Amino acid sequence: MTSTRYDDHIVKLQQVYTASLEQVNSGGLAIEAVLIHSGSEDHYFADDRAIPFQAYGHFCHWLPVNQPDQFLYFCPGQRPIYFQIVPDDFWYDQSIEVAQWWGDQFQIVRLSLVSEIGRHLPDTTTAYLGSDPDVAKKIGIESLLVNPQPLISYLDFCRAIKTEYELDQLRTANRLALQGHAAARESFLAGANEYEIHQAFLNACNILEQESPYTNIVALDEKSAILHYQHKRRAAATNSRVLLIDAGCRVNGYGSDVTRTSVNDSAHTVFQSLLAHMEKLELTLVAQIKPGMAYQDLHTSALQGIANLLVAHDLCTGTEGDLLAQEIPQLFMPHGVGHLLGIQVHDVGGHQQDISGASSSPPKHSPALRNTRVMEENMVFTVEPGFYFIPILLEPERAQARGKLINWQLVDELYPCGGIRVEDNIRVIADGAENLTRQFEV
Ligand SMILES: [Mn+2]
Repeated sequence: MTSTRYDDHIVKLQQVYTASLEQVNSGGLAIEAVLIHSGSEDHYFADDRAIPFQAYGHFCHWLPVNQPDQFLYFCPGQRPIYFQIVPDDFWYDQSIEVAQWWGDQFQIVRLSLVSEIGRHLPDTTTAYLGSDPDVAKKIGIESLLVNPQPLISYLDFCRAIKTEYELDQLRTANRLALQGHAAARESFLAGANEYEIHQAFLNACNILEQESPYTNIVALDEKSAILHYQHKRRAAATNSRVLLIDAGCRVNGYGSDVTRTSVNDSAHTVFQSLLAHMEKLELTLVAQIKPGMAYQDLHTSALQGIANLLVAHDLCTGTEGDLLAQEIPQLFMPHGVGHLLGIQVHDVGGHQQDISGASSSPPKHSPALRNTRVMEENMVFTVEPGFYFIPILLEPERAQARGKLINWQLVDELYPCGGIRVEDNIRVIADGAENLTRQFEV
């Protein structure tokens, strides 16, 4: 039952926050309570139109409410207070539905103005966590207590480990996304263009575009080599061969992040073979996961896999070792093999060594690696090896020494196919991994 798991989630959050305050106070601060702000609504410059709102991650950790100017007050040993601001407004619907399964956990104080919070705030030394120092000032919180870094670091680090409640949200977000991916693939095979495939995904998930955890990447052919390709071409597709779609769903604030690559029969046979091997490589990587493993080692393993495919498909001469030593796999997979996932699609704390915030930088040969953590039980991250033919990365190599190892004729033939990415969401368990994505694949 969601409610029981949510209750446990709130108990766990209270433990984490209590421990975080003890920790930072032992380091010289004197914080008795925290007030977490969902955020303020922003507008486009010189315009009355609001920029789509996304609540602060640490606020979403407590409450499934994606609205500006909501506040969560936590003081150890006391029932958390939810300050729900509902402005008097006849232009927009400002009402917020409070479901019993989560509402029961809080003392709810309903107000119409942010400035009224100060009067209702318990008399404690309270830190403000959120995006808007002006709001903190308005409430009467001194600037020293706005986003204290030791506290933020502690909380960021802990977000990587999920509760049962959070895992449920992530599973549902994956199940929904796979409905969308099945519809998108069908639409591609029927000859649809990028715009139509994008709509097919949203329809199958029953979501509005702004409810997505990130901008859908829907790329046909050569555009699939642009990692975060953002357009949706409406021109009628003329015999497209490749679809790369990276798209997820959001459930109570938690996002899935799933990528699938599909080909039809007219794709280059080498590319078809590469795709089949990339599917296998992704599963091989998932099978290596266990508590205690450094995420960086999973990335290295992916680069080895890419090197192996380069040799096996005559895309490169030389040995796997030569290619790795010369960082040639990175020309075909310039991103990291994945990232932490949860409330934010690239979740916080990926480069933290510990609760203190000490940083653990990615290796020099892979600066884009977003996760350098050691795997722990109930940590959730993506595994997403990629293989792309990216002209701006490859072309300069024609004139370089290491370019002599590359089969340019074949690269030229494969440019129109773009690239491949296969991405699942993974939870670390005691003896391996739970694949939060594949378990819903039909
Ligand atoms: Mn991803």
